[in-house]
Amino acid sequence: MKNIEFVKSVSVLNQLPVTELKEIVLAGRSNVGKSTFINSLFKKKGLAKTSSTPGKTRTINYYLVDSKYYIVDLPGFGYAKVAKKERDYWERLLITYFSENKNISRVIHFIDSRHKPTQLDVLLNDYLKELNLPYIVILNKIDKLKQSEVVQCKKDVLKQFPELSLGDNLFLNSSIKEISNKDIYSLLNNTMI
Ligand SMILES: Nc1nc2c(ncn2[C@@H]2O[C@H](COP(=O)(O)OP(=O)(O)OP(=O)(O)O)[C@@H](O)[C@H]2O)c(=O)[nH]1
Ligand SMILES: [Mg+2]
Repeated sequence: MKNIEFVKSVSVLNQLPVTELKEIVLAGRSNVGKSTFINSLFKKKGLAKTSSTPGKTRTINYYLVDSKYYIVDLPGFGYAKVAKKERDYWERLLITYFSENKNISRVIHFIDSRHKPTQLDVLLNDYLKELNLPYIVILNKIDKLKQSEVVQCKKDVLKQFPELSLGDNLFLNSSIKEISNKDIYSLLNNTMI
């Protein structure tokens, strides 16, 4: 098991760390399970703060793995209760983070398997393509689905994002039941070696 430690939370543009280390970034809607995924992947309950109500992560959080690379947990988007001013600020922070960062080695775009990809998911996907950033998609919380719904959900996502292929750059995940964690874990490790 890899060693992971919390390094810093960033809420202001000029606090983005100046570093050569590569970053794996977790992005996606609020409440989709990004922070929980870190705890589940590294078997460290409570390392990343999670909540059943959306909008828990409000800063860009850096976690260092084996002193070699960062896992970066982003605030979720689409959280309606945040004041517009604060949302605009986050948006600028995230745009700067993505567009000025040369260290991103992979973005993990989390999509809630219980819903079709939203307009915001399409925007994020477009944006990642525009910036030429390598990404994978995780369909999360599949423990909540019946088998027939899993089939439908895969169909919906592949229709929206035809460049994806299961097991290659598309994964089904449940952090609660630890489904597919191993696949993603080895994929990330191979990326970072
Ligand atoms: N059933 C199920 N619930 C999950 C799973 N992953 C996370 N959750 C739950 O979803 C809720 C949100 O999880 P978070 O990890 O805080 O979500 P987040 O994407 O970090 O949310 P923000 O910080 O608001 O962006 C929590 O109640 C988690 O317990 C999963 O795989 N299955
Ligand atoms: Mg979070």
